[in-house]
Amino acid sequence: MRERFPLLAANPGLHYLDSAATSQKPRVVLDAMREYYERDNANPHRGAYALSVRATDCYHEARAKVAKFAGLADADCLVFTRGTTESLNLVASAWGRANVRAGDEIVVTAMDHHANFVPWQQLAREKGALFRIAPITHDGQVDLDALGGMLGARTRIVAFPHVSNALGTVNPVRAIATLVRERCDALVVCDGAQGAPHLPVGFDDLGVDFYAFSGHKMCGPMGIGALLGRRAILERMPPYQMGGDMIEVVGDEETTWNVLPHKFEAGTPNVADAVGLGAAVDFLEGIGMDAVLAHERALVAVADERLRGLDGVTVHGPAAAMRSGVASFTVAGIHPHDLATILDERGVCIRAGHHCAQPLMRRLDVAATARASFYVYNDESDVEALVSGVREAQRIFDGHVARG
Ligand code: 7TS
Repeated sequence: MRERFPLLAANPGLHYLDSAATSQKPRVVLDAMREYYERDNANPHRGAYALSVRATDCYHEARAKVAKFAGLADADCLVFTRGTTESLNLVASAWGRANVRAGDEIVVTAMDHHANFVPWQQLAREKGALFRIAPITHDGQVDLDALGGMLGARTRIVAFPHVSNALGTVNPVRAIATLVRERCDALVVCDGAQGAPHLPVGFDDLGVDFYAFSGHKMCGPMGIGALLGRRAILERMPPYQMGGDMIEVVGDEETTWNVLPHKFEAGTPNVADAVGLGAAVDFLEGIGMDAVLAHERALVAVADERLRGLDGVTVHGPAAAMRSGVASFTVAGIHPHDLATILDERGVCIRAGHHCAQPLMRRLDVAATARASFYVYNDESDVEALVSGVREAQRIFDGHVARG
């Protein structure tokens, strides 16, 4: 598998364990993007010439592939965005501004990434709505009883992650959506940034209204992502940005909007990156998303067992079988940043910090964690390198090994 990723093939000693931040890119994705620019590039939807039609076809084909991958039958309900952050801001701005009133309530969870927290918090402030944070259990799962207790007649939006980026917890999306539907008439927004890369999504069966993800975490390029929505909601929702392509008729006073998905895609679209994301989903489907998840879980189970076997190491979050490919841990007496630096000297790339989830860190009562995240190209040798690096860091900090 490493051979299919040029960066990994060129760096045999590299143990890349930061795929939750961004994944490496397989050659097929890089080739698809280069071929698009070399063969098919033009501004889509505009020209009445064959090359522009080809560019338009490439863009449509990419949308169809990504929609199918995510289990969305109606591909026009997939809006290409810059990524999860833009997708969530789109919903908060366009739907939120039009529908949230003073006294309404917006509910998020304590494990949300800032991208699915701050836009809702600020929307609530702007509108005079109540911003509520559903708590997590001691082992890092959404507390469903507490969440249910927060839902009521004034709840307008419930936002939560499919998978926590900081802990790897896989949330029961359908159960949460059902709970919300039983108790209130709220918009259900799922942040799938860590879902779509790691497990089957099945949007049409999830019961949520919106689902967002980023291409760069799932073998695709940076700068492209998606927002999936239900047609009836997208059709009623006002546009997010104004400009070319998203209009139907522009009068001196009034303008009417283009059909879906164009209404939400103002300006020249990012065709090459969409083509790259299309190639990425082909690549992932070639492996099979069930197999991707099983591979990650197997590695995380080994990592958990080995890390927990070391003195002073705490692995945060639920059991490995309830997580995707993330091991978030702290080592007594060693700051995660120091640990990451020592690991880096041994070719092991991990993330250290608050992982854009400061509210979660406060609830875990830690300032930061070290996070190793696994993907299709990792194997047990990466776990070995991680664990021996942590032991080395412990030896250095215990003073048993002279520095330098
Ligand atoms: N939501 C979740 C759950 C995420 O993990 C991330 C990025 C985002 C939203 C934002 O995605 P973007 O592509 O728009 O930036 N998470 C991480 C991470 O865990 N480390 O670096 C980025």
